[in-house]
Amino acid sequence: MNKLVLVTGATSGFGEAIAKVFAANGYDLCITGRRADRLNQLKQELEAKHGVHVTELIFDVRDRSQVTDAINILKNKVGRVDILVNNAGLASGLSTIDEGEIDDWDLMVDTNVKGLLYVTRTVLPLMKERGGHIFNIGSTAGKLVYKNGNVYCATKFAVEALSQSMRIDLLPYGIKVTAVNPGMAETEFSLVRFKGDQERADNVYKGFMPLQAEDIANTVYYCATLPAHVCINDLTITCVNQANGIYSIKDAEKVNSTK
Ligand code: NDP
Ligand code: 8X3
Repeated sequence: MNKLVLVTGATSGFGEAIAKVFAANGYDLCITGRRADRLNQLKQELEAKHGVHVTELIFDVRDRSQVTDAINILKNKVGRVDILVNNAGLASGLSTIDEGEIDDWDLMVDTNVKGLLYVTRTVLPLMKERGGHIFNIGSTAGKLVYKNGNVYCATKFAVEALSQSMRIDLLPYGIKVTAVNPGMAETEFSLVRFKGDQERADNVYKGFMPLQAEDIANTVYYCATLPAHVCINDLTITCVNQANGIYSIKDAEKVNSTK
């Protein structure tokens, strides 16, 4: 029997890349997100290419009853989850605290913190009996705050706290918890943060090579395939041009850039 990996937010970016890596290595999948067309396309692609079973669940992680109904479908169909990747999340806006949009704050807290909690709480009964592995996608923004990052950073600090708590609370069940904290990565993240402003989104990554979704996917896969007694608790991953959530450099500014 193949292991079952549930990936939230598999319609783009890290989640899609993570689904692809696990499928290529023979894992069955449950892929989730709100964009049904993309989920369906990914399901067809992974099943045809890799011969694995893919369940698609279309739901909004912010909606408790949608989460419960969707996971119940999985419970009845497959009955277990071996690996949960809590990846669905977003930033919305980039403003000082006195000028931020309160709707943006609600969206980020509801998705990145409450959504992650709803999914985790609902999935755990499908994991506890056999043990398993939870990955929480945090961020360098959850390690160090940056200007205008306020609420997004706070949600990722919360993910960090929840990862630490889960690791303690789930010890009796042999469930591993790995917090993966990426720095700047070129996905749809900035397009979403800047509400469809492609030029502004592209500018974030100009002048250097940011992380790619596959870098994070390969890292998650590596952590998931270590020996049963080994758990990587916490990982911070940046591209070579970034030191932390504040300091990064364009290629042209490097001391050896003209060599
Ligand atoms: P993308 O925008 O490419 O992907 C985000 C995914 O989250 C999409 O699949 C989206 O699916 C899903 N999602 C968002 N809101 C909801 C919701 N309410 N319900 C269900 N699914 C939702 O961005 P990334 O791949 O970059 O982001 C993935 C995670 O990585 C996020 O948690 C982000 O904070 C984190 N991160 C990103 C970094 C980066 O620089 N890119 C760096 C560090 C962390 P759909 O819209 O179909 O619902
Ligand atoms: C996403 C990376 O630097 O935009 O978490 O906060 S950053």
